[in-house]
Amino acid sequence: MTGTALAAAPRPTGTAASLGRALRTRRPLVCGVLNVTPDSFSDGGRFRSFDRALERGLTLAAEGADLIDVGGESTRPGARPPTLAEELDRVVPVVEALAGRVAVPLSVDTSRPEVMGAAVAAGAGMVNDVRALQRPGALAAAAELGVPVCLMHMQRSPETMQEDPRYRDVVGEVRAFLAGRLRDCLEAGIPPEHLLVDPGFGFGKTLAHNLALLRSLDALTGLGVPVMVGLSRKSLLGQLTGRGVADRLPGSLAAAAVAVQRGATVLRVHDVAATRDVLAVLDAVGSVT
Ligand code: 9MG
Repeated sequence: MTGTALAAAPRPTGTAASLGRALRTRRPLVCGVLNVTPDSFSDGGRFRSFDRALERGLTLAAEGADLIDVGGESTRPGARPPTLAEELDRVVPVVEALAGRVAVPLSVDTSRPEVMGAAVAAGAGMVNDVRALQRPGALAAAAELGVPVCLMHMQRSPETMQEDPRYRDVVGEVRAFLAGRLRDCLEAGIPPEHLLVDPGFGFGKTLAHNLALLRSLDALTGLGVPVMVGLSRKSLLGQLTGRGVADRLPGSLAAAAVAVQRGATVLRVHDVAATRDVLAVLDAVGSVT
């Protein structure tokens, strides 16, 4: 895609339909990460967390996010899963407040059908599920809600995923898993234009697995739906650079550039403005596929 085509492509506004249209242009989109978990806003207090999350969401929108992904479950290795009530309590008020204040579509990062339903009712226009709609009731709920869905690959669960992950052929196995989930979603009545896939960098993968997936991202773009990637600040970048999580911006931007050049359509990132600059440069030289 050229600079002119990028400039002409529609920027998504707040609805699921407009998000679906933006995804079909395959112009790379920047999805800002908005974690509403105790470890992301650790200065205490439920109301303080809400204020901080709202402020962060407004900042992501002002920096040029095409989409904001709001999540109430920490998927860090070993993290304690929230109860349903905790997750609803964290996510729904933030989605509701942001939906009334920003024109950017909101995605809800959850595996629970109850949270999907409540978040969409509160204004979310997409579901991002790190468990690829495998929880009981999740597939039917997503089909019923009629919004785009991102299906991510993960080996095992967040509690155990980084304990010696093994594959015979990581690219082939991740591709086969996502192809199977796409088939199940289509059978459940989710239209193809509402589906995205994600290899799940860092979710039950060693550094070698992550690098193999990044090198072979075209194996996933071959599935025929947009590919979303989350590489921003991840530990694989720490392994490559020796940097702590606060100092991984250069690594994150390099990884984002590689992913776009290999066909990624949605970049899930913490640093929206800097990622937009990367896309502007890639686009100017015709390096956006
Ligand atoms: C919620 N979440 C954390 N990391 C992620 C990633 O890499 N992809 C997607 N889709 N979601 C993620």
